[in-house]
Amino acid sequence: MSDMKLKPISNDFTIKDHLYGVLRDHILGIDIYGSDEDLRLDERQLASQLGVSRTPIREVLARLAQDGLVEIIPRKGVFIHRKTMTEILDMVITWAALESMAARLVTIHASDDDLLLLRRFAQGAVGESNSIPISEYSDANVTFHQTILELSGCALLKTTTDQLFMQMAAIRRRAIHEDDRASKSVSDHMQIIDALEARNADLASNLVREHTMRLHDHIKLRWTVFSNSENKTESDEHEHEHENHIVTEFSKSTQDKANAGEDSVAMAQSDLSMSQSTNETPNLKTIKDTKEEHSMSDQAAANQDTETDVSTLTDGFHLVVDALKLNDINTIYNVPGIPITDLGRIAQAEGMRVISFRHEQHAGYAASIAGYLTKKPGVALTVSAPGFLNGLTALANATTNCFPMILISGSSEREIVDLQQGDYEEMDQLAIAKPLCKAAFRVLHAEDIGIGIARAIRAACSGRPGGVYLDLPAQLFSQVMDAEKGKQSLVKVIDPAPAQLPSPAAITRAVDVLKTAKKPLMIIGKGAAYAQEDELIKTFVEKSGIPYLPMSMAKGLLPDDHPQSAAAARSLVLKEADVVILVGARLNWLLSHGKGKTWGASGAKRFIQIDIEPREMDSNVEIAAPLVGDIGSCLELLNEALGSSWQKPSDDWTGTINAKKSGNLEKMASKLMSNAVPMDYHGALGSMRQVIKDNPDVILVNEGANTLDFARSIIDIYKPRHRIDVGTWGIMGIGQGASVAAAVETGKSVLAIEGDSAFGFSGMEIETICRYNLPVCIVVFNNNGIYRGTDKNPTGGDDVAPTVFVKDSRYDMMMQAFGGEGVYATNTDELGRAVREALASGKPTLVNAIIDENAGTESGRIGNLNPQSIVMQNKAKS
Ligand code: ADP
Ligand code: TZD
Ligand code: MG
Repeated sequence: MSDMKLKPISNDFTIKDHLYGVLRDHILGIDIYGSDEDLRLDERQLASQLGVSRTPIREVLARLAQDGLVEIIPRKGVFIHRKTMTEILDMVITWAALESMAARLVTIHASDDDLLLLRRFAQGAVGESNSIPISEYSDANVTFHQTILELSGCALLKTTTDQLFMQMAAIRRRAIHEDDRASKSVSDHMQIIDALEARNADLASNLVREHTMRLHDHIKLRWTVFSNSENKTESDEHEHEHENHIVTEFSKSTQDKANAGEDSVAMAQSDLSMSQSTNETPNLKTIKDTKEEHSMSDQAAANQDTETDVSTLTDGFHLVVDALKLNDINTIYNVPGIPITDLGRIAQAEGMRVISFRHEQHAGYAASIAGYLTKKPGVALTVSAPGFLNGLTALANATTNCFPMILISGSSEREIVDLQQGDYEEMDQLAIAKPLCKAAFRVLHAEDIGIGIARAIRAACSGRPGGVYLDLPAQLFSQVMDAEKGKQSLVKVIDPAPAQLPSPAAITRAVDVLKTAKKPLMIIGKGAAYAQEDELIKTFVEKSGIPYLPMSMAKGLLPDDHPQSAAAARSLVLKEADVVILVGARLNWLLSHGKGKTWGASGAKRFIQIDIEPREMDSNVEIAAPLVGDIGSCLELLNEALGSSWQKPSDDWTGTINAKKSGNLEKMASKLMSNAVPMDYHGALGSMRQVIKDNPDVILVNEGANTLDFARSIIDIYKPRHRIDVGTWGIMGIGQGASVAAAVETGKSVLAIEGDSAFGFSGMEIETICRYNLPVCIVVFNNNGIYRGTDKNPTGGDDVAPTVFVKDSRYDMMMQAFGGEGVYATNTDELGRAVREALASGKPTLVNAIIDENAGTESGRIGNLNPQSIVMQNKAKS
């Protein structure tokens, strides 16, 4: 065994003691009165820098708190403790008294050698050239005073002053930089040493006392900035305001951080290193200094200094904004409040479009529609708990509809939330969001913001798109980090929705199935509209000659008057087709699950399905040829496989369809001419059908029951993604949110046709539409209620029936209240004219279209989904 020379570790050595020493020295090394920034100690950062876990750090911080060196503030963090002005002045007086007594004792007890050493030390500190290296002198100054206490020979005097020592050292460290105090200090010290050597007790104690009292007077006169502002006099208050103003000039964002009670030790260190390296007065100057500077010619240089300092830092707010912008997300749909108000402001200041709503649900719907229209996740921004919950409906709806969206919510303090201690807007948002969206993430540290946003974007866009929740705790926003490192931490998501190719075998299988078809049918869903592969779809439809049915939001992918559209013969084709190819459409309730009466004889159909989500296959019926991949890749390969000599469907099949179509269209045409007053659905929608035909660029938004179902079949759409509606859930309330997003994202005009009930869900957002002066024309189909306005209270009581509203409500006047156009339209002429004028002018408009309250049917066209009550049926019969 080699002879190792190891010293035994002393029995009482512990890692905690060691850490305590290290942290204590670190804190003492910081110029705590050099600036008024909160000096926050970041537990995690300390742990990683010192290479230990957070538990010992926490214990050591608790010990430092007992020493009065740091303060642990719940919800805010750990801060290096600063005294108030009053406390500082009291401390200096106490020190003066004790050191003065010590000086008296030194004249009695100190040996000549001790005094000689003190003199040498004092001289050494000044240096031979008599020039004063101020930062070194600052330490020497502190040691000088400590030595006098030591030489007094009175142990209690020494230990009593030790309690004050750390704060006094910090105070002296700042003051020594001010005015000409360093050189005055040198001459004071020499006089004191002279008196001590002369053993003149009275003179020595007087000199020492007055020396320290001059520090007291200096502080009282000159210092104004303390973060801990209790005990301030009126003039202090006034000065503080002034100081704040000065601070604001060079450091708006750091001031904000101080307000939020957040800052990091990194900040303090960077201030410190700056003042050390330049050997100049510390960053934050007294009022007098600043005033003088402002009148001085080098004012610009001084300002530049401070600006440079701030510009090396960034914070959580900016990192979020930068990360979004880097990924080409330039709009936020938002409702402000703690803790995200400034995030909205900063986003706007940084050139993003920030659209503020009156309720988070509508900001959320807007974001989801932005995602649908652009293939980039739409971003909604909300406050904690209630705001988050308000936004959550929209996030769940986006996920259900396969729209990419990110809901960013501020959240409260994790420590308090997890202990359920009743924080402001306390809620475990991440846990609640998880089951309701595609993915949910939380970011705790500024350096992870880039990754957090990247993960959110990728989760939202890749594979089957959906809603993603991103939890950003309040603390995160004001965390600071080096700007350059911050920039490097951002992630640009490359190819967020990578192509997914089906296997060649799957393509062959699909083509083989298609070849067997005598009566093929294609169903195109909103997944296809979302995919933005419009040309490939057109090619496939026209090359294959297969009749197609567009789902409601896929209308316009091919113009609704396309000869192969079988929309007007829907019942026939669903019943008769033998092979059905689904493109971005699920066999859910909207397609009667692919089975039952609607679909004709059972087992008579074979399905080919193109979808990016493998688990969608066989969800309701057997899929004979699953094509799992993205629509673009699948259709490209299919188009290729069709070759140049594809056998189009027989005239038999297309002829039957066309005959049915023209019969139905004819029947409809006469109804659409209805001039009834009050208007019926057909008459009113016939007029809207013509408006869209004349203005095919207008995006149609549609919600309601009868208002939805009739409009879907009556109004033709001519361009892809020009119809937005209630989607997979049949959700009411998307009207205004969707309209805002459609107008904002495309710059096009929007026509929103909404039932009076549907409108009410987001009615207040007409103020939003007016505020941003968006080219949105809302037509409220006002039939005094849900489905119809005719229900009666069967008891004869005062309450109206549950489905009925105030008769003849003046929704048009609501619009006028916000400066928009409000029109009351009782017939199709007035309605058509008002809408055309609105589209031409681009002014926010609401047309209150008076619809016959008897015209609608229960639940529009899905009354069959209503559960039936046998008791009600019996009553109706009798
Ligand atoms: P609709 O309601 O119009 O019938 P659905 O919302 O039911 O449409 O279906 C849309 C489908 O499209 C979803 O199953 C989704 O996975 C799929 N989808 C979305 N984007 C793509 C894409 N780029 N490629 C393939 N499938 C997609
Ligand atoms: N709440 C939500 C969020 N979504 C819903 N779909 C419903 C409630 C239930 N509901 C419908 O399904 S349609 C509808 C409601 C309340 C309103 C229908 O009335 P309307 O349309 O005035 O909008 P019509 O023209 O009177 O039928
Ligand atoms: Mg209604």
